[in-house]
Order: sequence, then C-alpha cells, then structure tokens
Amino acid sequence: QVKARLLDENSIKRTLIRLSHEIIEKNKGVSDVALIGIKTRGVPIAKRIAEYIKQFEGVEVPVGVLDITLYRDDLTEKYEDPKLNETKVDFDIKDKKVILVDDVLFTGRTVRAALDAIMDLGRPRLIQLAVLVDRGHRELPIRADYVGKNVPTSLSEIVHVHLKEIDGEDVVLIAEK
Ligand code: 3GP
Ligand code: 5GP
Ligand code: MG
Repeated sequence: QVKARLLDENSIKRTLIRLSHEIIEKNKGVSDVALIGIKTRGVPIAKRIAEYIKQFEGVEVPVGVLDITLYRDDLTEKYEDPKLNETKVDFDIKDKKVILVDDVLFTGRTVRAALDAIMDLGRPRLIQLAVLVDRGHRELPIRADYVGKNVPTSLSEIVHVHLKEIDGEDVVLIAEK
C-alpha cells in the first residue's frame, strides 16, 4: 500500500530540468555528451533530459538504450546478477562523455552490468550516472553523479516510478511491498 507521494508531475519536471542543468554545468556544455537510458523507465527519462538540453543549449545529444534484466525471485530481494538483453546505441561512443540514466538506483548491480555493456561498445571518454531516485542499499561501490531525489528506504519498501510515456501519468510513490 502506498505510504507517500514523493514526486508529482510538476516536481518530476523541475527535477529533470535541474538534472539537465547540472549535466550541462558539470560537462561545461554538452559537446561529446551522449545519454544512454536503461530500460524500461530510464529511457523516457533520458529522452526528456535530452529534450531539456536541446531547449537550453540548442544541441541534440544522442540517446541510446540498454536493456538489462534482473533475474530474480522477488522484487528487491534475492535476485541474481543482471544480464544484458539488448543494446541499441547507434552512435560511436568512442571518446564520448556517456551519461547513463536510470529511474531508481538500488544495489548498483544494474549499473555495473551497464558499465560492462558500454565498455564492450568502445572506449568512452568518461561515464557518469544520472538517476531520478536513489533509494540506498548499495552492494557495490557505485554512486550517481546526478540524483533527482535521495529517498532513504527500508528493504520492505518499494519505490513506484510512473511515467506518462509508459504508465500514462507522472508520479513517484513509496509503498510497502
Ligand atoms: P523499470 O524497468 O522501468 O525500471 O524490474 C521491472 C520493474 O519493476 C522496474 O521497472 C521497476 O520499476 C520495478 N521495480 C520495483 N522494485 C524493484 C526492484 O527492487 N528491483 C527491480 N529490478 N525492479 C523493481
Ligand atoms: P539495482 O540494480 O541498483 O539493485 O536496481 C536498479 C534497477 O532496479 C533499476 O533499473 C530500477 O528500476 C530497479 N529498482 C530497484 N529497486 C527499485 C524500486 O524500489 N523501485 C523501482 N521503481 N525500481 C527499482
Ligand atoms: Mg529501472
């Protein structure tokens, strides 16, 4: 059952606009910047950030897609290592500043698999990580460079991220499993 509403449509918009500005600031512009969204909900988030960057900088940054699936018995516990399903990156990542984008950062295992997949494609200049929600509980030495909202959670909680493109509405909720 839902415990709290963490972000609504307006705050998601403001958050992604802030992340877009942070990306532009940290990289001193967006030359050689490329975004790679982690399926499913990292993809529309990456596309929205690319759209904001275009509005602010007048530059279209490339957006790629990684599909990484966690094989698990149960959400939030007892899953095996993430496996790569599919990659759709139709630009050369060599010497690019690659920004990985995901909805929720939890153990870090998905990001670790994504780093592997990107390295197989070529040698980027650097890789940064942007997430809408960091819910804690890392099991690997991985952190995000850009965080929409830090949400301390217990392991019995789950963060629901609903996005218009997929779910018909923009909202982030925290619920008891
Ligand atoms: P996403 O692919 O958009 O990220 O993993 C399938 C979906 O289940 C994910 O959608 C995610 O939103 C949701 N989910 C909720 N809790 C968890 C969790 O603990 N682990 C994973 N992998 N997904 C979760
Ligand atoms: P990690 O690999 O860091 O444990 O988990 C990250 C991936 O699992 C993200 O793609 C994210 O969508 C999903 N995930 C993990 N925990 C949650 C959660 O509480 N809510 C949602 N929506 N996704 C989660
Ligand atoms: Mg995700």
